[in-house]
Amino acid sequence: MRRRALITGISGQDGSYLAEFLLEKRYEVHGIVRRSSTDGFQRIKHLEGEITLHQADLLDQQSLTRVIEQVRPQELYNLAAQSFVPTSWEQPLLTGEFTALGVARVLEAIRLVDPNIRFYQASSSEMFGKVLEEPQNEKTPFWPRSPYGVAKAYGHWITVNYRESYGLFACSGILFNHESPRRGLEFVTRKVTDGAARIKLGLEETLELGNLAAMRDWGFAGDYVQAMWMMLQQESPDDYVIATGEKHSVQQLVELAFERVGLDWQEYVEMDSQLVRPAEVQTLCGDARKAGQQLGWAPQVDFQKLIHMMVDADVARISHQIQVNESVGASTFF
Ligand code: NAP
Ligand code: G4F
Repeated sequence: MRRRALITGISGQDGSYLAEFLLEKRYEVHGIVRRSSTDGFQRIKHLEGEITLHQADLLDQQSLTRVIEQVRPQELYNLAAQSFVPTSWEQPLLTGEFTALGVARVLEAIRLVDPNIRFYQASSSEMFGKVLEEPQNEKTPFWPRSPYGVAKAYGHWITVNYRESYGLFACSGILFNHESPRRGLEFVTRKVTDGAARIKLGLEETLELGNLAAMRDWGFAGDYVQAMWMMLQQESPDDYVIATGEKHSVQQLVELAFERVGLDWQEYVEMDSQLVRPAEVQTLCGDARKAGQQLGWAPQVDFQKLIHMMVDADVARISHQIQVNESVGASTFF
């Protein structure tokens, strides 16, 4: 019998990679999506017919319970969230509803429908915020610096609490930044790789960025979804940091991306003070030794390979779009 997995946030970056990974492992894959008036779900279009989608929302307890009752998964991966840090200052209450209380709603549904379901929570290195030690591991105290980070800290602790209170097989993966050609365009890696490609192809002249000195531990999303699955295959539930252990600045990211398209970044990148955050997470760097030792997990894609992969994908995508536009005589580029 095929194992069944249910993924919230299947239409997001990680959801799409995890769905592919689980299909390769012969899982029956189900996903939760929000109803949309437009034809969305671009990241999972290629999986049509292979996965089953269900409508539900993290805000709606009944809808979550109903889908879990219908699907009866053995494993549930809670990846859905309001995941963009700057938006969490614009919409702090909604971020709390989705990213914090949404976790409790999913856990409640599991507890009531089938407490044997194994649960993965998408926790974040953003919880370490103003870091108290470097590198950060599973024991490093949290000091979140954004409403998003605060909401994720709730999600982490409610996961630990349901494990301790009800004996659920609930794991929290504390994942450091992970990126890919499917990353949302507003996150800094993709903004830079897309921006460099557009400038190279003559569609834009400048790229506006905020804090170039911020440092992150950037890995590849395809590597990180494997760690999620590995956590749920252990004998007992636990929490794990997933990271590369290397950090780079936003400026290094910019240098690498522009170099890949043969341009000098200093001629194109401008500083926009509006993009600087009310409270910044200046540096993050993870210690994933526990995941290495207990799960056997290790990242496969390094920083340079990741950024080259993303730049090349953006150049190819935009070049193709230009050709399509030229062939139909369209004068604007989307
Ligand atoms: P993402 O691309 O922004 O995807 C978020 C997903 O959540 C989307 O499928 C979105 O659906 C869904 N969603 C949002 N609000 C929802 C709601 N109210 N009800 C149901 N679904 C909802 O994020 P990601 O990069 O894949 O990250 C996956 C998870 O890992 C998130 O929880 C994120 O906070 C966490 N995380 C990410 C990173 C990272 O570096 N990528 C690091 C640590 C933790 P729509 O398509 O309808 O918007
Ligand atoms: O790419 P970012 O927006 O990612 P951030 O804030 O680190 O959050 C991401 O990683 C978290 C894990 O630590 C996830 F939990 C979260 O869901 C998300 O996936 O920004 C990275 C850094 C920041 O320090 C920011 O200030 O880049 C700096 N930055 C500089 N200029 C910029 C820009 N960030 C964005 N988005 N846009 C800029 O123009």
